[in-house]
Amino acid sequence: MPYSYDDQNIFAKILRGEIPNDTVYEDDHALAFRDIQPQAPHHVLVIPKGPYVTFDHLATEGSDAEIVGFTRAVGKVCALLGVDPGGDGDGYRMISNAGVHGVQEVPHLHIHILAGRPIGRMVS
Ligand code: DGP
Repeated sequence: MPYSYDDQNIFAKILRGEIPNDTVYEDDHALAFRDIQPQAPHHVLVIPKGPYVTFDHLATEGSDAEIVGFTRAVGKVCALLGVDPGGDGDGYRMISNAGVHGVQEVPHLHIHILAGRPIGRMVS
């Protein structure tokens, strides 16, 4: 079924500057800001600027520039936070919840980056 994007979702409002956020990084393709309910010392959400609901939506309907730009932004945020294990930052967990089974609360694609403590094994 095709996706329909609700431009009244809270992250769309953040992108339009209607709701404040604690920005960590921004470029032409992405905005990264701290989660309002942090689950770790670093809990950052990275969102694309385009109207995509989930990662599969972006990956199937987005332009190559949007896909590459968003992916690079996620990597840049990890480096900016200093959590990339390649830079000995001890690593992170990256999660994107999608749809009902994924318990997605906000219907605008977002990648959670959790870091700053051992995150533990994944459980159901
Ligand atoms: P989920 O859609 O289940 O992946 O979770 C959405 C996340 O977004 C959740 O961790 C809380 C966060 N969140 C919800 N509303 C806001 C907001 O207005 N500002 C910020 N910074 N984070 C929010």
